[in-house]
Amino acid sequence: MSAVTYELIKTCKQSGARLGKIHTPHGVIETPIFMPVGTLATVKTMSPEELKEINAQIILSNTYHLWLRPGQDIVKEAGGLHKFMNWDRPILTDSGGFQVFSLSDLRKIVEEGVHFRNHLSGEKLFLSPEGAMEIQNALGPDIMMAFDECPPYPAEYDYMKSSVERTSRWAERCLKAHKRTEDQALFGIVQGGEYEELRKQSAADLVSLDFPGYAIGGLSVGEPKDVMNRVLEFTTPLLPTNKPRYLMGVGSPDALIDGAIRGIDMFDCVLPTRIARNGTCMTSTGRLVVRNAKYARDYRPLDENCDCHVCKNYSRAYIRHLVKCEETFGFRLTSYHNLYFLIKLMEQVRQAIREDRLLDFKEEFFEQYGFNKP
Ligand code: PRF
Ligand code: ZN
Repeated sequence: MSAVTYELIKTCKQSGARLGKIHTPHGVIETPIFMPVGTLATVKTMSPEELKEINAQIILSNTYHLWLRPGQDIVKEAGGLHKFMNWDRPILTDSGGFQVFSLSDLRKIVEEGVHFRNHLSGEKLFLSPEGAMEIQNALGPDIMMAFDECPPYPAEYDYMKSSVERTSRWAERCLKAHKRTEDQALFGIVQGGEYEELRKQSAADLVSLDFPGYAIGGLSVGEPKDVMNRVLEFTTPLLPTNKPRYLMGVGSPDALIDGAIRGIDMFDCVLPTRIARNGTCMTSTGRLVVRNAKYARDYRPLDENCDCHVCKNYSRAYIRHLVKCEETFGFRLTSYHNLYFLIKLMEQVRQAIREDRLLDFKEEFFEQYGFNKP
C-alpha cells in the first residue's frame, strides 16, 4: 500500500468536480486544496502557527532551493523537513526540474539529467532523476515529485514529443531510485504542452508505471486561459479516478475554480504571497492594490466580506502605510490575508461540490469578483 492514498467522497452532479480526502503520514487533506508555497522551508512572512490559524492543510517546498541552501544533509540531520521547520502537517516537495528550467542559466539537457549553473553563485551543477530522488528522500516530505522537463510555451511539436519521451524515461528512473516508499509517495508528472496526442502519450506512459498520484505539468507557462482549460478537459479523463490529480503552479482564483470543475484536486502557486509583497490583495470584489494613493485615508478592511484576523483588526490606510514604507509587518498582513482568501475559497468550492452547485458558485463568485481580474 502506498504511503499516500486518495479517497473519492463524491462528484458534483452539476460540474463533475471531485470532493475527496488524501491520506498521508502526517494527516488527512481535504480536496480540492490550495497549497501555500514555502520554497525555502518557510512560507514567506508566515509562521507555522499562523498557517494553522488560517487552516493551511499542506504546504509545498522546493528540492532545488533546499539542495543549494542549507543542503539536504542538514535538514536530514535535523530530523527531516517537518521537524526542521516545525510543521507537523503534510508537505509536498517539487523535484527541482521546473526550478532548474525557470531559474538557472546555461542549461544543457542530456539523457542523464540537466547541467546548469547555480542561480546564486554561478557554480556548475548537475541534477538527475536519481539525484532529485536522493535529495527528496533525505528531506522527507510526504509527497515528492518526479524529475521532469517543463518546456516553454509555445514549443514545437517535435521538441515536445522528444521531451515527453525523455520525461517518461526519467519517471521510470525516479521510481527505481525512490527508497522510502513506506512513508513517502512519489507522484508522476504528465507533460505534452498543448498537444492532445502528446498528453495522451505522456499520461499512458505514466499511468502504466502506477504512481500513487499524478500531476499535470507544463501549464500556466504563458498560454491563454482557454488553452489551459482545453488541455485539462482532455487530460484529466486520462488519469485514474482513484488517485489524486495535482495542477502545478496554478493559483489565480478563476483558475482554481476552473481546474476543480475539470477534476483537479490539488493546486499550488506563489501568486498570493508574491503579489502580497508588492501590496496587491485578493478580495471578493477583485484585486486591490493597497499601495495606491486612493487608500491613504481608507479605514475599511482590505476586504469587507473577509473575516480573517487582518480584516478584523487593520485598515487599508494602515496597511498601505506599512507597505509603502516597506515595513515587514505590512507584508505579513497582506500575505496572511491573501492566503486566507484562497484557502477559504477552496473551502467554499468543497461546500459547493457537496451541494452539487459548483457552476452556480462560480457564477456568483465572478459576479462579485469581475471575470477578468485574476
Ligand atoms: N513541473 C514541475 N514543477 C512545476 C511545473 C512543471 O511542469 C509547473 C508548471 N506550471 C510548475 N511547477 N516539476
Ligand atoms: Zn482578510
